[in-house]
Amino acid sequence: SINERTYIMVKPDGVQRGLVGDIIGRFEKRGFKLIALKLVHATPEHLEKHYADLNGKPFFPGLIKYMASGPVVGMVWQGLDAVKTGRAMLGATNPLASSPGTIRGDFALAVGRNICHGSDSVENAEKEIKLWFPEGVVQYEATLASWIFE
Ligand code: YYY
Ligand code: MG
Repeated sequence: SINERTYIMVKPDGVQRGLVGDIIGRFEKRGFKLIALKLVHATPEHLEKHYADLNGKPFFPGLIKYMASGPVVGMVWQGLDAVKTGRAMLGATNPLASSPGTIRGDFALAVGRNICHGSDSVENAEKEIKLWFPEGVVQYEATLASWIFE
């Protein structure tokens, strides 16, 4: 839908590698509206909630350790089909399968260091937004909206 929201997060490797600006720039230039943004060093407990669906997978302990190894940048982006388009902009989970031109396809090689997260469904996006932004998002008018949406 036109006002769909997705949770996008630059992972610790993306922050350390200086890719925050590039990733934000891609979402800005595509036409999405930034409605929340935060730099946070998350606890393992918080990350276990974020990745609750993957608990029990062999890579789960390593995933939590990696995600807790440094600060992440959490963001909420809003706009037409933000979830699906956000996933397309990220590329495949395994960067070896991500097309060049995608975030992972341009900057990553290993599945366990794939630099950026994006919600995979509208339902999960809403859950993730509540988990990372319990204080809520920011409402404001985007003055370019009519140049981006019909
Ligand atoms: O949503 P997405 O990040 O593309 O993939 P998920 O299946 O939700 O897995 C979350 C996260 O876990 C993935 O970005 C990297 C890591 N991971 C892994 O290290 N090894 C795997 N075989 C699968 C996923
Ligand atoms: Mg996922």
